[in-house]
Amino acid sequence: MITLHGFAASNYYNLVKHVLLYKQLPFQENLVYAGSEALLAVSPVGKVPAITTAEGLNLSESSVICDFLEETYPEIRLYPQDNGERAVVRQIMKIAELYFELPCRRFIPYVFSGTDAPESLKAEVRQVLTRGITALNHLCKFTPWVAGNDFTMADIYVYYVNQIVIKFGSSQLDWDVLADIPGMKAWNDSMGESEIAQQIAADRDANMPEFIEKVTALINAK
Ligand SMILES: N[C@@H](CCC(=O)N[C@@H](CS)C(=O)NCC(=O)O)C(=O)O
Repeated sequence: MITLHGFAASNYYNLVKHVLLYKQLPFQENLVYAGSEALLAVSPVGKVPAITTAEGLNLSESSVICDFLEETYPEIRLYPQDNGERAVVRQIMKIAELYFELPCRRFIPYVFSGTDAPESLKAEVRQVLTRGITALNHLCKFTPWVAGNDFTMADIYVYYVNQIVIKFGSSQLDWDVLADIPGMKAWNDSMGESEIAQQIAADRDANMPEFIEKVTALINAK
């Protein structure tokens, strides 16, 4: 059976968990936090998530895990069969990660320590987000799914990226980033209504107090 390592407060953990649930794959969860030896044993850079495959292989990096799951368990598909269409789906995922997720992630320490990020950082993040908005406006279709008629890995990926944008980016910048992509907010809300997303959100909320305790201890130790 597959083991998913990490913690439910992590959006990256949750996007892989969403893929596992969507593909109806049996898996067990192993609660480990960043910075632990247990995580380093399965994730070379010590980041969440990692999986141990049914064959005992340890894998980290969410997009790599997503590709592995699709290639190994293609019965319930999340990528188009056509090479070009599949590349477009991956392009959306990559752009969402590079231009939405990663810049907004830079605000996490400020939000958790209850401080305001420096203006210079806010300006940098605004600039990257602006490029992301232009790109996603160009690529996202919402007809009704992100890449067009079919539900794909990009729907799952962008949904969990958006959680970081909303929680950290929009709050620090006082900017409703998703509103700048017509169709994004309605699609995001509809994604949140699925049974899988709701189950994952409930697990995330249950883990949040313990996660906050860990992060606060780390910040105070610095
Ligand atoms: N590139 C990694 C990023 C994963 C990541 O940043 N995970 C966070 C939790 S949401 C983490 O483990 N942070 C701990 C750290 O940066 O040391 C992926 O795609 O899986």
